[in-house]
Amino acid sequence: MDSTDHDGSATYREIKRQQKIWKMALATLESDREEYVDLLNQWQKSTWVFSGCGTSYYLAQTASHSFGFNTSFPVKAVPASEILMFPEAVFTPNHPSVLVALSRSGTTTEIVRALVKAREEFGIPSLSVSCDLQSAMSMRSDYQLKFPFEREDSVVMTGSFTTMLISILYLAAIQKNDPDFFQKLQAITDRSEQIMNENEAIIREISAIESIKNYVFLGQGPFFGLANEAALKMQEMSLSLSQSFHSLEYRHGPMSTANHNTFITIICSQNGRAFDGDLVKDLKKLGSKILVLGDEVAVVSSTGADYQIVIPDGFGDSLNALMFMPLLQLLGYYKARARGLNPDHPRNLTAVVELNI
Ligand code: F1P
Repeated sequence: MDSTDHDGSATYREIKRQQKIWKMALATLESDREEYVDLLNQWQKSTWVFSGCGTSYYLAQTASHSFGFNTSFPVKAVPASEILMFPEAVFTPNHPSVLVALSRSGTTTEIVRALVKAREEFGIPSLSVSCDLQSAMSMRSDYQLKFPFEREDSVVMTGSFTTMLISILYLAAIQKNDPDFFQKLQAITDRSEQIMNENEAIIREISAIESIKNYVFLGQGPFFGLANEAALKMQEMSLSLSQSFHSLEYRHGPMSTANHNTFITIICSQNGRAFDGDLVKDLKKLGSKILVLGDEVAVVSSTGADYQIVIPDGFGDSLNALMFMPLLQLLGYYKARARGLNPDHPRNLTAVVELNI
């Protein structure tokens, strides 16, 4: 397959177009800014519980970390099923909570039922973040983050993940009220597209390594959710065994299975740069191949990796997620192609999981 031949893949098209959609989303969100300022003021004393299923749960992990880091609001991330089964453990009694419900489709049964349960049984208001404003979840929530989104035809979520993420980062930027952060939020759309295109060839090269049979993705802070999502993308599209951990947790047992068939991706954070260099050295001893993703400051401490993808400095860990995710999506896409699989038709999966519960 040459670099232009993707058999008209919806998944590939949707990965490659995502930064253009971010720009339109930011413009629309800005037009509703005052509504969101009021919402942030109204809920500034509450715990913001971010929730979703599958990719949208990993989005909850990533988005909640960056939202909490930039607003200083208390945050939590849980799968929607936890709200259905253990709501008292999710919504702390005697402390106000709000639910941020995340779903590309807005019809996944667990998150719709969780939103209704939160309000009807616990009096908890909700903000929905969805790519379908007419969906059951959007219509049942008290507030919606509104942005245009060209429907994804693929089963696996790609641009929907990052567009919903940037909409939450926009909300955090309003609360942070830092002109520099706002400027970077606008600038990252072009830089992310540039980084994605400049590094597509190395991603294809890595995905073509036939000896690699399993993948490990490591990240801390907002990048733990990204590591989980990267592992899910790899699994959903290429059917490769994929695991994900907090970076330094990998030494505490899971690395027992690493070998020469293992490909380890470390998503480097600025806050973690004092630790990632030694981690690379330790993991190289296992015979595995290693890719480090990070900005210049983070990556320079991780010498010895087999591959390095360096992103521009200065955006910070919260925004760097928008540089890393498209690359990790391409890794899963190209591994699927290298295995002769069609990412548009992942085995055993449907675009939405609806339950009879
Ligand atoms: C959630 C989800 C996806 C998964 C698959 C099935 O969808 O679990 O994460 O990749 O597409 O649905 P949604 O609630 O975000 O629409």
